[in-house]
Amino acid sequence: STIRPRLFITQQMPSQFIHALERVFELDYQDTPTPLSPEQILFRIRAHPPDAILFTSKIKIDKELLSVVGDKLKMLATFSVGYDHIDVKECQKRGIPIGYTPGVLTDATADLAMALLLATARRITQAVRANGEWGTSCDVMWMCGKPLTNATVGIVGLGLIGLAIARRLQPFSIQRALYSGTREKYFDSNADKTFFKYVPFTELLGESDFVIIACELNEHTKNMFNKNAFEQMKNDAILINIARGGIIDQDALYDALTNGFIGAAGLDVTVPEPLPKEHRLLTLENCTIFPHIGSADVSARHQMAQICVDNLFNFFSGKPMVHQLKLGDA
Ligand code: 8YV
Repeated sequence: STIRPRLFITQQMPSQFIHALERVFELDYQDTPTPLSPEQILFRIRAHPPDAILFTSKIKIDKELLSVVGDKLKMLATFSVGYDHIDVKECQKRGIPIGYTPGVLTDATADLAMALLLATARRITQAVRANGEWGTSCDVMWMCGKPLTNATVGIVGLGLIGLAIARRLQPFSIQRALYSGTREKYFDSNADKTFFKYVPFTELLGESDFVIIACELNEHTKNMFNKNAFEQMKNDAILINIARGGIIDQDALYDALTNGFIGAAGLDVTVPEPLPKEHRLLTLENCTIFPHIGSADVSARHQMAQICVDNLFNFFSGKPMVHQLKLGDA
């Protein structure tokens, strides 16, 4: 009989994907909703070194883990478009290819960005909490939020997700979209050429009523939103982050939200995830925090799972993966 490759799956997935993988791989499957701690992960890969690991952005694949798995590891399959949780340089050194899942979560994440933006702009968490007491204020300015109509929106990182967010904002009658990032985009239509404007980051900060973070976390974007950045923003600006928590210096954000440097923030991502229950950002009325649910719609998660399965099947049958991270890019 042939020896089947061993696959370690670090989190629960719908059974149809597990059954498909079972036909090819010897599974070490974490079939409970409780997340594995880094120590438990190291313990399991030491006990049963895998040929491949299927994991989410919540699992850190660092030098230590890679050295513990050792030479048996042939491939990594991440259930994410982001790859900041992986030591890509070390994988490159060891010749370990990485499969990932770009594209299929763009719409889900852009939808969630809109939900978070509107929730933050119109103070939805406060509004829900106010049920039962509304009508007690006769102030016509009670629970007033910030309009999108005619707003200038700044998008940091106009990639697939950033662009999908901008497209969703257009029917809300925003005036224009500024964007910054590593490269200027080419637009065909004249309408787009006037609507989108590529600007330096500091100009985006100073001009935008809403600032949306949609870039990747790397050494250039880490803590990009610091004290200096918040001081340059409009005092009533709203900051939305659906990318990675590490792009924001959270101590500086707390100060900016309490000292009035900016108006409000909506975060789908934080450091750490989840924030401890007593974290001071969770006490602020002008800070709306979601539990990293950007890609959490049924269709996106099913397609992400399918790409992971196909990346694994293809790699172990000698075919190119559906989506392989280009290691040279890192
Ligand atoms: C998570 C994400 O991977 O794709 C990404 O980069 O951040 C999300 O889709 C997902 O929540 C699983 O952890």
